[in-house]
Amino acid sequence: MGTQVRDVDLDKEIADLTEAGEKVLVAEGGMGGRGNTELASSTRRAPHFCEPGQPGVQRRLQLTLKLLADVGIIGLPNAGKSTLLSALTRAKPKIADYPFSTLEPNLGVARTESGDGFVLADIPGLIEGASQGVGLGHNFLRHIERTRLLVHMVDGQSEDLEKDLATIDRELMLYSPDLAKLPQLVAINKCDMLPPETIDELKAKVTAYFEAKEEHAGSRGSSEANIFCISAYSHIGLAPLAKTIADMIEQIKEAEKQDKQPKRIFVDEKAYDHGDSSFAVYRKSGVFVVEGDRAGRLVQVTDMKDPDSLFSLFQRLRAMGVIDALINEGVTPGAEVVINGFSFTYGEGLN
Ligand SMILES: Nc1nc2c(ncn2[C@@H]2O[C@H](COP(=O)(O)OP(=O)(O)OP(=O)(O)O)[C@@H](O)[C@H]2O)c(=O)[nH]1
Ligand SMILES: [Mg+2]
Repeated sequence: MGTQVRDVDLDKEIADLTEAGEKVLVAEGGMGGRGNTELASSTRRAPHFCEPGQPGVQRRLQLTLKLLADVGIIGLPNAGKSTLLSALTRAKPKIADYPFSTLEPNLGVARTESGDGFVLADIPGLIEGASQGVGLGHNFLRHIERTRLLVHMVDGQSEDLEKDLATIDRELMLYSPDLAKLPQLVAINKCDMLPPETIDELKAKVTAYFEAKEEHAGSRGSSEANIFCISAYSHIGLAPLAKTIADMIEQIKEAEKQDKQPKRIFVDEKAYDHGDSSFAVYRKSGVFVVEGDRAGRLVQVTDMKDPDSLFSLFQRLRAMGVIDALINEGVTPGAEVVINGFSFTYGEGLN
C-alpha cells in the first residue's frame, strides 16, 4: 500500500495503490509450458522432457513506496518529533538526546474521541541542504508528499526560532512547492523548560515570521490560532493540538470528497504487450537471418541442448509464420539459420 508504479521508458505513471488489498497487473506472465506427463502419448509413455514456458512481458518499472499518512511531523533534528509521535499514538519510535536518532520514518495512529482518528508520520530531522541530499531528510520527504497537513516542530529553547522555521520551510520549498503549500501547524516544543513569561514572546515571534512569509510568498502559513506551545515529553498542551489536527483533517477529507476522485490506475496496454510478433527474414551470404522481438525471445527461453525443446521452438516459429517465410526465401535442410544471434542448422525432415 502506498506504492506508485512508473514505466521508466514511457516516463509515465501506471498506478498509485492507496488502498489495502488493491492490485494491479503490470506485466503479464508468459503461458506456462506443458509438463512431461502432459506430453505423454501412446508411443512416448515417459517423456523425459517438458515444454519451456513462453516469455512474459518485459518492461522497466520503478516502484516507489510513499507512506500514506494524514499528518507529517517536520522539524530540525532533536526538536522532539519522535517524542510527539509517541505521546499522541502508541508508536514506540527511538527517542534520544542527539540529532538523527530517527533513521527511518515511523507511523502511528492517533485516536480521537470522535471521528476516525488520524495517521501521523514522524520523519528523520531535516537540515539545511536536505532537499539536495544533505543529512537524511531528502530520502524521507517523499513520505510526507501525500500528507494533508504538516506539524512543524521547533525547539522552544533554540536561540533563533525564526531561522529554524525558515530552514525547514526553505527545504520544503526546494524539494516540492506542493509540499510547502500544505497547511502547517506550529508546535513550539520543550515548553516545560521555558519560563512562562517567554512563551507569549515566542508565539509572537512565530506569528511575525509567518506574517512576513505570507507577504513575501503568498503562502498559506499559520495564523496565531495554529501555533501551539507544548511539551511532548511532559504531555503539556497536547490535547488542543490533537483536537485542531483532527478537526482540520476532517475538514480536508470532507473537501476531498467533494472533489472528483482522481483516477489512480491508468490504462496500461503495455502490461499485456508480449512483444512485437512481426519479424523479418532475409538471406545474407548464404545464411538465413530472422529478426524479430518475439522470435528472439522464444529463442532465449529454449533449452538448445534438448531436441524436444528445439522441436517445440520450431512449432511456435511455424505458428508465427517464420518457417513459411524461411521456405519462401529458399531454406533447405542443412542451411544455417540465425535468429537474433543464435545459430541453428535447419533440420532434415522439418518441412
Ligand atoms: N525537556 C523536554 N525535552 C524533550 C521534549 N520533547 C522531547 N525532548 C527531548 O529531546 C530529545 C530529542 O527528542 P526526539 O523526539 O528524539 O527528537 P526528534 O525530533 O525525533 O529527533 P531526530 O529524530 O533526531 O530528528 C530527547 O532527549 C527528548 O527526550 C520536551 O517536551 N521537553
Ligand atoms: Mg526522531
